[in-house]
Amino acid sequence: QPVQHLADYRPWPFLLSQTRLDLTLAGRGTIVRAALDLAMRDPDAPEDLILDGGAGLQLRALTIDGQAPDPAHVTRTDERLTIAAAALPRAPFILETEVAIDPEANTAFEGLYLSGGIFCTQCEAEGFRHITFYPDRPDVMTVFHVTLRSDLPVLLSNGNPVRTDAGVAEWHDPWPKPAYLFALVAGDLVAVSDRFTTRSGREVALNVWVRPGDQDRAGFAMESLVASMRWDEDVYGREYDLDVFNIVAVDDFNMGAMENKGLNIFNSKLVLASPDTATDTDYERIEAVIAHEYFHNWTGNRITCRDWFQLCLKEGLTVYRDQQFTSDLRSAAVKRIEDVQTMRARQFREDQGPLAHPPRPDRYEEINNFYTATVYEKGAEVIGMLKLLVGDEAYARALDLYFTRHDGDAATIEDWLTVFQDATGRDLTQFKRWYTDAGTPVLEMVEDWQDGTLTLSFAQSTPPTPGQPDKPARVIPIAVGLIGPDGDEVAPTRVLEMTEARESFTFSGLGARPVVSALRGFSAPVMLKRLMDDATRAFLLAHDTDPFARWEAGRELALSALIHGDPAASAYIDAIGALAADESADPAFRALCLTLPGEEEIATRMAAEGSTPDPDAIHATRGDLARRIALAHQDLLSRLYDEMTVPGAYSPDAASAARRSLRIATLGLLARIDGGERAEILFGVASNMTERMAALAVLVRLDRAGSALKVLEAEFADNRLVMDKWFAIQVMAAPPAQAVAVARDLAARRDFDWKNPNRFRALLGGLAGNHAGFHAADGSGYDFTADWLMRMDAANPQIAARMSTAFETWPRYDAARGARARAALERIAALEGLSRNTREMVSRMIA
Ligand code: DPP
Ligand code: ZN
Repeated sequence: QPVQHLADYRPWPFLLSQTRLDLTLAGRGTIVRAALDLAMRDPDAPEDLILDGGAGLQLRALTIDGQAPDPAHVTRTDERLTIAAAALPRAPFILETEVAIDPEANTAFEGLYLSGGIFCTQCEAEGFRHITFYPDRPDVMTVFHVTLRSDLPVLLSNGNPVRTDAGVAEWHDPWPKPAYLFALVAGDLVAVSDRFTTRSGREVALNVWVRPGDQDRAGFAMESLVASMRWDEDVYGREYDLDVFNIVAVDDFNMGAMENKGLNIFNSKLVLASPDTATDTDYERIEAVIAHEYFHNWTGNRITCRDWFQLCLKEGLTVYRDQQFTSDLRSAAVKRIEDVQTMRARQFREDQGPLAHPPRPDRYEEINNFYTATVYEKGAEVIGMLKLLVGDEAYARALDLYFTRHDGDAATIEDWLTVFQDATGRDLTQFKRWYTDAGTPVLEMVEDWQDGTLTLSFAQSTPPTPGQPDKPARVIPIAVGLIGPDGDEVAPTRVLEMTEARESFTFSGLGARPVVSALRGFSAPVMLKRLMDDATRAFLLAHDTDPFARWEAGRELALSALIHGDPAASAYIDAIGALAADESADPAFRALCLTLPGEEEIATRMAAEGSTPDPDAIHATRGDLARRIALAHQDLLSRLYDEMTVPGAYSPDAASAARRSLRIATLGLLARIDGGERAEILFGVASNMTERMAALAVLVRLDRAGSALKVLEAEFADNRLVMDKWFAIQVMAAPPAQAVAVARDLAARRDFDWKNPNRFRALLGGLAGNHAGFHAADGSGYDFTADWLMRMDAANPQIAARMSTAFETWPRYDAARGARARAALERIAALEGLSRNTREMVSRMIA
């Protein structure tokens, strides 16, 4: 398959009005019969009928209106089936095919496969072509009628059930959909069930399907689903549109979850939770991802994407919606800070390296490589900016228009922006650059103060990214507030709209020179550069009324302390003590402020400032600063550690989780001086996984986790999700010099079931998350990772390609590391039979 270009789009030359599928499920020889009701778009200009279909489809029968075509008119390659126009009727016709496929041999988990005895599917982006011959493109939408034949007790597909008899189930989905939203599940499953009445009175049966024995861990997912359905009605006016909504948890899944119409399939780690097995973070993720997939019913399913270049149309918007949902249910301030941390850790990192691409790319070889932080998280930030620029009321009007105008469509970013232009009258030509241009703008701010007038001068510039050397200026909404010398806000938040490369804004009539609180709420995904002394940062950390900006002031102080040492370090230590002691502040907010930037974030900042990060030095410096904080605030931290104990039975609610997060932050700092004593005790007495994992991380870091690891293993050897954490933490938190050896030992264990994506990610992702361990100077982290990527590539290209991003930052390190990383990548590139997925990733990284 050659490179795909956005500019080459053309509609499919046929019309498809109905798809009937009949599947007889068997591990080795599943039979798929498909009947497609087709018509030529323009019978006066007949074209060949080209259907996607992988090499794994064994074609057993093919007819057109019941007749087998002349074999001379049918050709097949590894990727498609072509029926010459000469063999096609000019009137509407029915194409029937019968193929055999082998779900048991499917280790790529794309199409139909088996996960622990459960048949399930994953069709986004292009998995349906591994099930049958089909126009596997999102702009071909049709109704599906599905018959499933199997002895397994539960047989599910999209839409509403029509008939369920022993061994046969029929499903009908009345909403036209593209093939990527098709799904089926068959297995020995049990449901946790509930009901939901939509506001117009539709009764919906809700089920969360899990393996027998897992029911007591599915309740939280169900509560989250109900909350999501209610929220989408209340906030976006969107109702559910079928009689049933099914969620199924499976253990082998490449992504987090999938929004198939009426039948969401989830990675079990995003469904199953109980206090003794899941952490507060797991609960929050489950709630958010259940919501995300549910919200796709409108933003993704009812309105889908014209082609895969438009992926951020549904993903950016749906991430934005799930972020709003979490903000409404939990703390908006904390959620915003968490999202910014994710943006910086994953998206800024991506933008800085060879894999940088715009939220709407205009070329790709393998679309699965574009399910990225840029498409998802930056896609959501772009919508946040749009809302800030047009205002909440106009945003709501535009969304209403989007839903009415495009319901049933396969739409584009242009359609989306036109809706906003029509609803608000605003010209969005320049704004569109956020979708088409890659890279993180650098925004420099300079202040000038004269006679009661403050002038803020901004300059924007975006470094070049692959294929995009020059970047024109973008619209940047800059939210600014002013704080008087006494700490009171003298000018509330105002959004400055920057459209030029350089622009100034003035605030006049001011009594005394204020302190500027800039980029409040992280109003744009840019890197703000301003000259600010440590005292001013400490002042903002103490007084800023915008929680993000307040946290950011502390973050800047921490980064300055980490990169430049004293006097920033002492200023930071003083300021952070005052904040930790501030009982009026949310404990979760205090915890976020007390947690030092990660090593990766420090490296990203250093690279952005033009210096070469040294992973070992970063690791050591960060440890030293944590130790200094602990020594300086020992009494305060140990008091907080005791006070933040949450009494009573575990509850995953935001307030309890907030207290635990502050407790854990203090635990991590205190462990720098108590030798791990508190962690050891906590691991022994805690009854919830949040505190146990936090304690375990500390013990692993201190290299004294031996017995705790044995205890956990003995208790949870049969629980895959807990064992994934067990694998990950040992590598991620290991002292860097040991990380590769630990990973190697773990990889040799019998329960390192590497074909399971979660287990593979636990180990390899754990190593990639150990910054100084992965970037070990001798290249052992690179070599170990490359070896496993090559092995995984043969089984599951999507996972291998996704994990190859561990290497994406290699150009920013020193020449010796760079040469070793490059050699590892070249070794992968030279592998015979390398998948298109991994080949594309690796060649972009060494281009
Ligand atoms: N399942 C993935 C998501 O929801 C891809 N659509 O983002
Ligand atoms: Zn999504």
